[in-house]
Amino acid sequence: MRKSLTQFLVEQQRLENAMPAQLRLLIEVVARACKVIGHTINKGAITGLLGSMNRENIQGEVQKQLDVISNDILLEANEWGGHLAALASEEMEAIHPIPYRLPKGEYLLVYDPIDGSSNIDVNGVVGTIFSVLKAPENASGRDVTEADFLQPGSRQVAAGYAIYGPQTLLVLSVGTGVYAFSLDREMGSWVQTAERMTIPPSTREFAISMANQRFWNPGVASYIGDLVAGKDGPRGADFNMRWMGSMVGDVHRVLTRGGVFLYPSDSRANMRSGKLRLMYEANPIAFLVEQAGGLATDGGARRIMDIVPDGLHQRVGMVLGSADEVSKVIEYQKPAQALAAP
Ligand code: AHM
Ligand code: MG
Repeated sequence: MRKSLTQFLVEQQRLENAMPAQLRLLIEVVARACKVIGHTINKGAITGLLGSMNRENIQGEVQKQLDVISNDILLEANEWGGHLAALASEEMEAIHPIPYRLPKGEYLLVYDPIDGSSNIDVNGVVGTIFSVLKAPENASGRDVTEADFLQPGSRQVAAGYAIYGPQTLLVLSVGTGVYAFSLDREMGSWVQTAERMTIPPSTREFAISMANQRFWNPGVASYIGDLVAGKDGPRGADFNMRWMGSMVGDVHRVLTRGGVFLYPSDSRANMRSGKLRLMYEANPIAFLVEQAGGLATDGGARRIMDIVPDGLHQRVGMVLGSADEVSKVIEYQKPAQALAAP
């Protein structure tokens, strides 16, 4: 019989000493909430919940009904368990401390309830991304503040995503490699279907939105130009392009068979700091990518998980995936004279 998520977590707790009981509960609760979100997405128009809310979130993006519902599903599932000190999400402007009437725990949960929400109405792949930090020790006995969340990604104790596609999967790391669990709908349980996922260092596949080409910096433009030139260009090999409009979907492909994913900052005023959000998109994905042997940078040489956030909704440019290609992107970013030097 395949291993369940619960068995995996118990083993992590016992054997690897990587899993305090509160963290185990947290992951089980998040995984259960993802089942509910997946079920709701899967029902599609039957629930009447497709389409937008006709209002914007803190990012200035129009919220889909499912963005809001999924945010509440995760919030309500996690609030009462006694494992969290506070939560924060893409869809909430401010942090949500655990109310006084409920027991408080030692963890902070940061999440993007639906990543790639423009895919919802077209039955494309979407996901839920989450990151787990520890509340600072001095936070016990006082109110948790946004400043308590502003820790670099290297301090994450766990991260993962659920991907709602042809299969519903949970991809998870508690710092001991990357594991995947498939949702068995009849049984209603997560069963382990991949262990120690690794990203091959080399690849012939890239993911970037070509729609933004005219705004790219020269390094990104010449890197992608050389990939697209294929066999006739300096790389001497053909590359394939995939773009799903959902980072979770693109990252899952990278984790499964390698690839490089780029969402770089660019010359537009609202894109100078990138598009993806550091705390609930870039950091958890970077944690998984590094745990799988890949690299995750801001597009230059800066490791995503080294960035000390200065705000909950901070954005960042992102290049991640197969180590050889991410390193190449960094080389292309160096000034031309440095590249020319012996
Ligand atoms: P979201 O969380 O609001 O859906 O935004 C994140 C998504 C990523 O999943 C995806 O890579 C990117 O935004 C696509 O954005 P765009 O279509 O604007 O290029
Ligand atoms: Mg998102």
